[in-house]
Amino acid sequence: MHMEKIIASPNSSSGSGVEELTNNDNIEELLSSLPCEKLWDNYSLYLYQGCWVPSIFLNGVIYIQKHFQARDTDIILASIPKSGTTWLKALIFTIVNRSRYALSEIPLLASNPHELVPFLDNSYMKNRSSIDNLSSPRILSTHVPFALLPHSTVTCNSRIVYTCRNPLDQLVSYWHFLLALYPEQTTMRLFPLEKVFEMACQGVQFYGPFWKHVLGYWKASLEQTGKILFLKYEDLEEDVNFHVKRLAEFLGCPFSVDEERRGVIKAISKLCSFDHLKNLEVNKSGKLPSGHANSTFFRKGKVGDSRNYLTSSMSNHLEKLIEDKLNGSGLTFKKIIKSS
Ligand code: PAP
Repeated sequence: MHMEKIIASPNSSSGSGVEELTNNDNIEELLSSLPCEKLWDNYSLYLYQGCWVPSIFLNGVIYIQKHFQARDTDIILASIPKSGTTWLKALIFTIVNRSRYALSEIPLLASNPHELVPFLDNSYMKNRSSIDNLSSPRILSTHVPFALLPHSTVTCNSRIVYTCRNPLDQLVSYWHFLLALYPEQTTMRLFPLEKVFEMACQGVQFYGPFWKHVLGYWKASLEQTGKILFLKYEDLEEDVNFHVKRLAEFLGCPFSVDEERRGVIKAISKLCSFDHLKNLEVNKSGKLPSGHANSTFFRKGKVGDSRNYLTSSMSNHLEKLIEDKLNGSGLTFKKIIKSS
């Protein structure tokens, strides 16, 4: 995969500083100063400021840290990959734009949610003006942990919606995503589930460690309740209507009594449901500008699918590991029971 121009310099002690770089030697210097896990070909994960950032996004992450200016009206959707990002993009876009479009004409019906909500980590550096020129409120997304967010995102009045997911399901979803990214046989050979599992237990996965990611936003959400809404995929699945209402309130556009009476909340939940989105033509046959098939974002959409892939010993091990890491934080995930 093509490595784009890095615009940050290494901090000699930690390899994580953000300064202007002017030449390729410095780019190489930055990369060589960071711990690296090679995945395949020239695709690696770099440990940047404590987070395993995929090489294709590293430049973009450094770029947003340096250049992105958040607005008070921004809505930032943050997540570790495979935690419900696509779902939340659809829900937030629809909730926020419901007075602009009739639900029967909402652009979600013709565009994948990822096209409607730009992913800052790669699109800001590639096309900064397209995001700078968006009218407010902008809905944007990122996979960076809380500690790596651009400064202005944290200090201004922008709102952050964070979604996470049971780590077992997240891992299995992530593994399938890797299989979908590259020819299955190659990925299977290089990355059998056992290997991806072992790496994740060491914290090595896209934007991992998982526990650091969830804890960063969890702690921040407890300190700044009006600014950060912390959600779990399983809770949405259990009662999506409740969360649609909660999201609208958090985003400053609560449903009116009349809207509630007209069933708008339920209609939005249905519109953004897995089955509905998956079966839209655009998500069956369309592709993102990157060439990525839209269908890869809609696999099963079920809670507990990991039980079909992980052995009991793998599940127990990961559950215990995450429990230990989250110990004392107040954050827990419901257990996924393995059927016998
Ligand atoms: P991303 O980080 O690459 O954007 P993300 O959307 O966070 O991916 O996660 C994809 C998961 O959400 C997939 O889970 P699975 O592999 O276990 O099936 C995908 O199926 C699921 N998903 C996508 N859209 C929805 C939706 N509308 N409702 C519920 N789950 C969904």
